[in-house]
Amino acid sequence: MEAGAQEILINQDESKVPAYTLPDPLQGADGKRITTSQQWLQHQRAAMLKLFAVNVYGRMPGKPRNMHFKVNSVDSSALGGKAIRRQVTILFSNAASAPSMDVLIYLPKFVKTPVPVFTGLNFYGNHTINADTGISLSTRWAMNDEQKGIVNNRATEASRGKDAGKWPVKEIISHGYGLVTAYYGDLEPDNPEGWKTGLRTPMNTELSINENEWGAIGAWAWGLSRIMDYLETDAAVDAKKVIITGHSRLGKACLWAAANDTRFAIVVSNNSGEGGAALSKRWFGETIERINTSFPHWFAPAYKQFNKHPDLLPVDQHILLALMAPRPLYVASAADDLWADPKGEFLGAKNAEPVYALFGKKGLEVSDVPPADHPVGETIRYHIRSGNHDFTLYDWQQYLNFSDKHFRKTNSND
Ligand code: GTR
Repeated sequence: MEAGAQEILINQDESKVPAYTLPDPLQGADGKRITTSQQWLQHQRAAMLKLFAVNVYGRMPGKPRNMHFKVNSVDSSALGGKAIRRQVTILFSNAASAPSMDVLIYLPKFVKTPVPVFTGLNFYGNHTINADTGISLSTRWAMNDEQKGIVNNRATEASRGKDAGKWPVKEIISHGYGLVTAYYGDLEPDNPEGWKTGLRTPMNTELSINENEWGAIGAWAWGLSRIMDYLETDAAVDAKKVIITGHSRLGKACLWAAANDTRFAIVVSNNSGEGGAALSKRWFGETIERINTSFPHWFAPAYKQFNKHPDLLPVDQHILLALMAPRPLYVASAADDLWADPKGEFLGAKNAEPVYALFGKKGLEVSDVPPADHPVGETIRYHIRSGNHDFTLYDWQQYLNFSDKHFRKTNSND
């Protein structure tokens, strides 16, 4: 356990949750109520986004001027002939030692028109998401994990396919969707010193931002938008149908990316917990103080001022979720994942409803956490899966169905 983390009081007893007050996303700074979608889009949305940048995640820089792409390999007969596999490096500058990220793309071969794709970062390297030996083995720093085949902070051949359980590529492909992923450590190694070797230090001049104006989650989220930049150039991809997803800490990054970048058409948060979909003023599971102590590099330095005073934070995570409106949003919890506060994730989604309502969009339409494995809601959807903190086939099946439903609607102009 990290230094200091053990002294932080954690509550996992529902009867001990004290009363708390959520900020109202429809309350304008001038005291006026936001009553229309135009008012939300023209004024309030940017004001709310800024509160998250200033207090929670840090500033989000734009696209680097000299970014470019390099296609490293194309295999038009991958996964037993069912998929096209592309590996593309995104180089963030023209420098000889330019920071870069390696993107792995699988597209269904049987679909001839531009396809919708899921995109999200992975935890251990692209080669861990499938046993396909054509995937380049990541050579970057990785968290030591014997079970995942990571030794001396480097991936070994034994790590191939070790995280495939979270990435049902064949299921995704056979549903007519592509999958686009990159290793989050390409953007910033996940440790308190990671900012020195990730992109935050070498890119600070080019992006006009100091490394202490944002955090690791910001850097990971920024990388997701750079993937989107690439996808807009790939004729085989329907860039208007990109679903962004992420699990746990990468679910937090996914939400922050989608809040900033409305090119992502559908947003899927899987067990994102504290700093993700879960309310942080609700004292249950991980707290602001605990996350800032265990992971001091994740958020902007300003977030630490709320360690002992979540009540003073001018926003809460329901407002982050409201920033997805009117786009379809799926929030998922796991029943045994108390650390992520499933009820707090449900309430995050629930309290985003008033903003969706401005657009005439229906939210969860239930007031309590539904029974396990019973998804609820329309434009905002939620499920609590039975089992642990994980990204399972069940979760993916729900996201595929959700995306089918919403994309078909768009097609029919409904
Ligand atoms: C935990 C952390 C969570 C979540 C999780 C993960 O240790 O406390 O906020 O991000 O890691 O990413 O798996």
